[in-house]
Amino acid sequence: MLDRLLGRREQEKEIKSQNRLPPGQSLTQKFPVLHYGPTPHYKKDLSDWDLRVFGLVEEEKVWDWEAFMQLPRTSVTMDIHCVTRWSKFDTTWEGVSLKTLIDEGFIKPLPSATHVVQHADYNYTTNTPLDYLLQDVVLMATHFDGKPLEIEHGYPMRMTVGSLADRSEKETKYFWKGAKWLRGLEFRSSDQLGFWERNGYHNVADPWDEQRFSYR
Ligand SMILES: Nc1nc2c(c(=O)[nH]1)N[C@H]1C(S)=C(S)[C@@H](COP(=O)(O)O)O[C@H]1N2
Ligand SMILES: [Mo]
Repeated sequence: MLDRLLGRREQEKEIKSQNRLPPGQSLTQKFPVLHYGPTPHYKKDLSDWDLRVFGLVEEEKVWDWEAFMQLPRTSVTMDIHCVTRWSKFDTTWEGVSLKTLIDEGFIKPLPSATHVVQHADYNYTTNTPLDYLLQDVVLMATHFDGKPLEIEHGYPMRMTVGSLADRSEKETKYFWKGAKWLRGLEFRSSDQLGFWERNGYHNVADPWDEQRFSYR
């Protein structure tokens, strides 16, 4: 326990010196679970899972699990920052990049599409500009640390958002901007607040600016 505690402090110091610890955050070596509401359970073969892409796209798409797993895949290592003040560093995720799907024509947003709402099971939603989601550091992840996601972390698929070790991404957001149990992407021509955003969280949510809450 003491070892672990010292280990954490030392690691945090190291990360801080690399300029990777956003203000007001502390490093965790665990992987806390945070969400509102129940955890969905799917059939073993995921025959009851699909991902729907709709709204301002040339063609609506629905991928079942098998089709989703045929899409081009990539992996990303990123730092994730929860608004409840923990950050976890060097987390490696594998899955499907929205930018790749758009670049390769699997999804064709209409020119009027500027924002995306992520829809998850049990009506969790979160919103971002479309541009934000086109970064390499944003992934529709099926695997964490080489293994399929755990149910409470979003199995079978979640959006994962964070920052790169060299901070070369254009924009970072707190981890709630990544929906666990993601089931839909809605392309829109205007912004629409998601679940936490309607409940007092900041719409922009940049951890480097500590945009945790909105005071309206
Ligand atoms: N579907 C769904 N996704 C969600 C949430 C939620 O309540 N429902 N909470 C968000 C919040 S607030 C955080 S911090 C992260 C937590 O992810 P984790 O449980 O894997 O750490 O998931 C985000 N995604
Ligand atoms: Mo969170």
